Amino acid sequence: ADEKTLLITEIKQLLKQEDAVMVAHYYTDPELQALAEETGGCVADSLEMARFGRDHPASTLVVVGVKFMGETAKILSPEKRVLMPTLEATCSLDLGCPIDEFSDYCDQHPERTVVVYANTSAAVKARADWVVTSSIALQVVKHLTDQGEQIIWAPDKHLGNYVAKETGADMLIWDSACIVHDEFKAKALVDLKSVYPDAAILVHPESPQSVVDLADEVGSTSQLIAAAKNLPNKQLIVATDKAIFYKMQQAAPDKLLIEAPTGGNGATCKSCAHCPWMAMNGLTNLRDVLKLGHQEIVVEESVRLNAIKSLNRMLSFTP
Ligand code: CIZ
Ligand code: SF4
Repeated sequence: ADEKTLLITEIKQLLKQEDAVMVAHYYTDPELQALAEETGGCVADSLEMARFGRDHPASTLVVVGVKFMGETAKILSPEKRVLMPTLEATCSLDLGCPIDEFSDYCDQHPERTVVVYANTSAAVKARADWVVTSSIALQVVKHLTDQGEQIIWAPDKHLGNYVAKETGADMLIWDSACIVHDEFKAKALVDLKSVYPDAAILVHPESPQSVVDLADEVGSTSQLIAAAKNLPNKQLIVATDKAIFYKMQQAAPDKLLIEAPTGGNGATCKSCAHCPWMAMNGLTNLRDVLKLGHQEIVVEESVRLNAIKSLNRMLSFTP
């Protein structure tokens, strides 16, 4: 057997031995997504990952994704051991919203309800009133607006602008962006669409407004996968991390999936349509953490107790 096959066999044994289950994000390497599926774990967006991890009986969760996803798992399941292939896998949105600066900003607007995206640190979630993912951001903000609330939104400005436009909410919007989605380019997308006039355009709302404006479907990763399946179009141009093509092609096997254009070319652009932090997860560091347990998520209890309140508002929200 080759090296990869041996590694996969070893990981499967270690998962059993450690009473562990894999929870993988759509943006990770298809090899890791396939392994999660094969071993009874899940492949999902960050909201479903959190739910699955909380409800699964395994005593160890291996979160294959980025750090905020590991922290969310730990916040919801403090009794479980939460491991990640590498704790260095972070997110430009998390990095763009440091807790001290954010907390000062919230203090300046005490009358506003604080809504943060799931792509934030445990400390930022603890400072917030609500956590949302892109799959329910519109519904939660609409609900708050109907109740007359004014909002602070952080950290993704494109998603914030999209939500404000769709709901008419009064929102102060933090200035940060995802380095991957921020690269999608509207002009090149129009050019590509002229090559594939029958294609539908699917866009994640972390993309710039000019790109969102061209979309036939705007939604979270899970919503885009559902759209790929349900839309009648045989060709789909997709503006989100291209690792999603693994699950999207499974859901829509007879369709042609086309990458939306980014600013650079493959040689110059490090984050073109694939998240560099998601890409830090691999079979080798997955095997290593199962063996050594050295990359374990820790969340301070006082932070956890505040963060779980804003997370649970999302998890128990019914529009
Ligand atoms: O861009 C991300 O990190 C996404 C889409 C996370 C999620 O909600 O699954
Ligand atoms: Fe963060 Fe963007 Fe990577 Fe998602 S794709 S983890 S938002 S940097």
